[in-house]
Amino acid sequence: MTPSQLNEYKQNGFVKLKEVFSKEECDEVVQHMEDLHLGNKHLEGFFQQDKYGARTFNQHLYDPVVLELLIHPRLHTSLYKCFDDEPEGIQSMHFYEGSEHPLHQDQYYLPDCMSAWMAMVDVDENNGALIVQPGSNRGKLVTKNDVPMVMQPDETYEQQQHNRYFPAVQEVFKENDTDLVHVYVNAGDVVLFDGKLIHGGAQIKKPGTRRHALACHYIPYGSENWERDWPRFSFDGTKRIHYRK
Ligand SMILES: O=C(O)CCC(=O)C(=O)O
Repeated sequence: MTPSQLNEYKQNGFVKLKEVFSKEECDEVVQHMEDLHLGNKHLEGFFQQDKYGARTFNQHLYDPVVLELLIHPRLHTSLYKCFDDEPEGIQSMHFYEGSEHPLHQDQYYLPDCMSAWMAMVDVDENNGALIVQPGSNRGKLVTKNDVPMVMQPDETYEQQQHNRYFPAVQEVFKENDTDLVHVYVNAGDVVLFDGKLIHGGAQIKKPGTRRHALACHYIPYGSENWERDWPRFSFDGTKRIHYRK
């Protein structure tokens, strides 16, 4: 990552890193994910959700293929520069399809985090790109103090999100008063983005089209603002459980 890319990340809240993975490496990941999906390969713990597109959650906890990508050495220096601290991998989501996820900020869910979003296929308007509001990383962050992650009686988590969280982000989006940008990338490119960046999944023009992308989330080693008992993975392969009780 060049100094000007780091500056772009700090100003806009995101930056594209081109060709981090080769086409062959991406094809292998796609094949692996499709084999799991079709049942051609068995992996203990494999489970696909349908919330915001077909996807898996924290697959790195049971799949060495995903763990290797989460803490891939080609990502380390860039993540280190963004945080100015050692990055620790804490969460992963593999998307088989675009998500059409409403605008949100990842630090609402994962305080102090940033993301490395790895495209395993070309991503365009047909299969559902990322949409981002450049510069919103320097604006307000909606936190759980603003919108408690508490469900009313008979309310689901999804309803809490739609009733209170997403509207709160929309307010900040309007206050920021800048346009959304679609982030089109090629297989092997990685988008680094700040956990305060307002972003979501664009509308999918060709529903049913595959859009393999792995979204990995990181927090700085020094973060004491971590509330979950999930392991924090260092890039040397070690892990620790360290969270605020
Ligand atoms: O991949 C997408 O469509 C959305 C990803 C996203 O919102 C995230 O990683 O937080």
